[in-house]
Amino acid sequence: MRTSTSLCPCRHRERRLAFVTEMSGGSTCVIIPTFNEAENLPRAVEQVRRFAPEVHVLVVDDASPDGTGDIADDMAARDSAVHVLHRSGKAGLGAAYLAGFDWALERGFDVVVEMDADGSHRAEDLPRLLEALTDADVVLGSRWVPGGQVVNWPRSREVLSRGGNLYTRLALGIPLRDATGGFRAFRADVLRSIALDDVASQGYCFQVDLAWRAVQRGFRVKEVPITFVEREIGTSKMSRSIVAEALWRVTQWGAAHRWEQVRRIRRRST
Ligand SMILES: Nc1nc2c(ncn2[C@@H]2O[C@H](COP(=O)(O)OP(=O)(O)OP(=O)(O)O)[C@@H](O)[C@H]2O)c(=O)[nH]1
Ligand SMILES: [Mg+2]
Repeated sequence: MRTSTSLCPCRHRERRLAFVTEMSGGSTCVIIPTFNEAENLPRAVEQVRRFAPEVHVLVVDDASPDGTGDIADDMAARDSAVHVLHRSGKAGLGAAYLAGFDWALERGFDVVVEMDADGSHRAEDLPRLLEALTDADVVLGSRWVPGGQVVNWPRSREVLSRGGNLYTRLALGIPLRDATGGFRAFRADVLRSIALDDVASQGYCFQVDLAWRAVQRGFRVKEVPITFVEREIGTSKMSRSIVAEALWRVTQWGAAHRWEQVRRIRRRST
């Protein structure tokens, strides 16, 4: 798949990205879901195209009242590597990503990346995520591995994120430090084989759900450190119901997983 490289000022970086794209399995689509991100989206897309000029960008907009969808259309008209998927109304982050995955898989992309529009995920970290796919199937941008960090986050958010990840680790018995983060890269084959049709979870829970499915199916899931920056413009769509959903579903999955382990042990001993 041909991509425009005209926005990249640096030859060396282009060559490195071409190598990374080739090593990580070919063409890459970065999916950016948006709801009311008019002020953030242009910079987010420009930064991706600057730091990873080989990749395509798909904006998935849920009919944002602030005109984000029109801004995305303007960018797509100017850059053939930018695409827009318009949806009829706000249906949640998970649903937006599922629609974006379908779009990217139908078009044969080999690697699919999740990324927020609000500036929290830095495009300069993207090449390292893609590079890490050389020996992994899923790469999670992680705030909570050595080298990872958060910038300008209130203490309460840090406690919530660290606590949520600790609970997830213990409940599901997975070794991941940051299963709730939303900056990650998947080989397309992983998305094809993790039964996306029955993913119903949203928000943080959606991210845990995908990581958990990948681990359960034996894919190589790797974490690389990222710097997560608190959004400066626009409002967060995080809510109590998103946290409650994550807590409830992770507890259910953990209980079902433990029960299955007990049954297997019993079966073996009879
Ligand atoms: N298409 C679509 N995008 C959404 C929806 N909800 C959130 N988003 C986008 O998903 C990304 C993450 O949303 P945020 O509001 O930043 O939520 P968050 O990153 O989990 O929470 P914060 O840490 O508080 O920023 C942003 O690009 C949002 O615009 C939705 O219902 N539909
Ligand atoms: Mg955010």
